[in-house]
Amino acid sequence: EEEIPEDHPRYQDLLTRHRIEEGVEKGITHLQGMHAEGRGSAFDYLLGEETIPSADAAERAAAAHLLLADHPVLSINGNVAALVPGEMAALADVTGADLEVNLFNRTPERIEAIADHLREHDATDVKGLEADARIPNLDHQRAKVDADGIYDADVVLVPLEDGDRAEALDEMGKTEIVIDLNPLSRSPQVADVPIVDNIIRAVPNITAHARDLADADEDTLREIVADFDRQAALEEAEERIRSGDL
Ligand code: PTJ
Repeated sequence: EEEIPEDHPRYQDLLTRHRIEEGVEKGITHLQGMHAEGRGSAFDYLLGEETIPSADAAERAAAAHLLLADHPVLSINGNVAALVPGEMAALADVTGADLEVNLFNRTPERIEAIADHLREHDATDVKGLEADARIPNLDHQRAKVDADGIYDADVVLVPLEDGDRAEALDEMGKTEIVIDLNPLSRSPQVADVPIVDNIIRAVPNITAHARDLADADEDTLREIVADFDRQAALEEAEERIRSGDL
């Protein structure tokens, strides 16, 4: 195994790529996950590989939504599991959310491998193994969810999500939080809270905001949710990417 020197100018990016490769080797991440990572990495480069102010506002709004929810669920795919397994477990813990493995390219082997991997990273209750409910208006394999998980959720965090599924979840009336480095992709476009940031930075920052807001009253949380401007967040991210201003 190759060591990446920490002073390398692209350290974080190389580490991310390496984690995805390991994910593929362990049977957690789908091969397509490598393409997804490559696309994400290009957008992150153009964003300056930092959390821009509108993304931080989105991350705070996401924390408020998760804390206000009756039943928040965090969706885990092969890329998310490879990149931030412990961080997702920590966010679930702080917000009282469920973790659910939900795959675009679904196989029983990958579901099991991802659930095991999450448990190794201190996740307690991992959903997604029952698959006893369906998201309406999606083809069979991609529609499978747990009846007491995503199907029942009022707020869902779907990082790196496919556009069709993001739309179908939106049509179910769920409050959708999407993490995606491409502000033009359909998932952030349909999200109530589009977070244009690298998942590696986004998830710990949502957790930090949730910790900060843990004792806030309901009115304060509702105000944060109401003040968040999804269109402005998408536009600011796109402007930053197009400006070439690094
Ligand atoms: O594990 P599975 O079977 O559920 O498959 C997961 C992938 C990601 C392969 C599948 O959902 C897929 O093909 O997704 P897409 O259509 O490639 O979309 C992935 C989106 O995530 C793209 O818009 C990328 O720019 C973005 N992205 C990639 N890496 C990151 C990211 N966004 C935030 N942080 C990243 N690290």
